[in-house]
Amino acid sequence: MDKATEIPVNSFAADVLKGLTDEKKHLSSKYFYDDNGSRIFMEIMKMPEYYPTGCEFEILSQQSGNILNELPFNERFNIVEFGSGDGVKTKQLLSTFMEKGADFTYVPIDISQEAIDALEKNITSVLPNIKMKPKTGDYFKVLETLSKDTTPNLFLFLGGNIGNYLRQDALGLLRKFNAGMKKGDMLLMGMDLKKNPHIIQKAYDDAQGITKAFNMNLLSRINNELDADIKLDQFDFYSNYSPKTGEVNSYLVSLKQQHFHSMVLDTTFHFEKDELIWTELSQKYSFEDIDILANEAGFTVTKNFMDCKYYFTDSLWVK
Ligand code: AVJ
Repeated sequence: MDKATEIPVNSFAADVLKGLTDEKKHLSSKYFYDDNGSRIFMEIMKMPEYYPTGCEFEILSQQSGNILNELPFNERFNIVEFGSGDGVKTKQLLSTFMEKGADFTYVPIDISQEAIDALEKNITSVLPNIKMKPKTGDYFKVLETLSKDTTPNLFLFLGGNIGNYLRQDALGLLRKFNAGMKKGDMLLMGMDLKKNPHIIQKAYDDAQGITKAFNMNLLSRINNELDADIKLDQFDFYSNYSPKTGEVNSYLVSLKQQHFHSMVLDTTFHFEKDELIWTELSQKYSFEDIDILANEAGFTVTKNFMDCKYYFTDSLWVK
């Protein structure tokens, strides 16, 4: 994400205009997650090729007791989750923590109201006694209110979401988290590990085309929200993992020379045949990459929790 995309006020229109008039066209993956996109992402998480969800589910099902043991808190604490999604994985951690008698309030934060509503149902149906204060919207507004009281916090940033940020932006985000945290607060980071490139490639380029639909949703949003006339069947999807850099990069591809018009932006956008729109980075990490990133952002890695295949880690950091 660049600087301009961090301004929350009507950023979609402005970012589409900027992204599709830049020399190299781009649209941010953060715009995948409207209610429809969040629904498609839930489909992705059910695909056998998309291993991160299953791996993190395994970690949180089997090792949440160990995670709890690593927390230095001896009083009531908050569990604050950034980008909680449907909460299926987090439920594993929460239920283990409750069984072990931990005293906490769960504060999930998500951009999508639909996702938050589904989450609340989902969690309270299994854990009726949980203390829960869900929030919709901006992470940092919530961080600000939390840093004002003395309750210690465990922050969750799961699913590998950090991988969507360019290195400098990831550092910027983590430093902002750090600034909003108290000394001794903990951060559990879901991070996808470098591994056999075939495994990664298949996860981001599924045969069913669900990941394609996820990306195409960006174009549907432009049509619906910016009153545009994009012909969806004239775009394709391409995704590629590079083991050299650890990056998965995803793109929409213009299948012919074409243009579309947006009434809201009052602009016509031109595309060459085979021109790309870069839509997403999904960075993969080694343990060394993780250490360096944590340290540069002001954290110390306490412990890494892996699935049995070592595909994914929930990395526990302390400020
Ligand atoms: C939700 C950001 C972790 O990058 O793996 C899934 C999103 N993109 N398939 C990821 C995604 C394509 C996902 N994250």
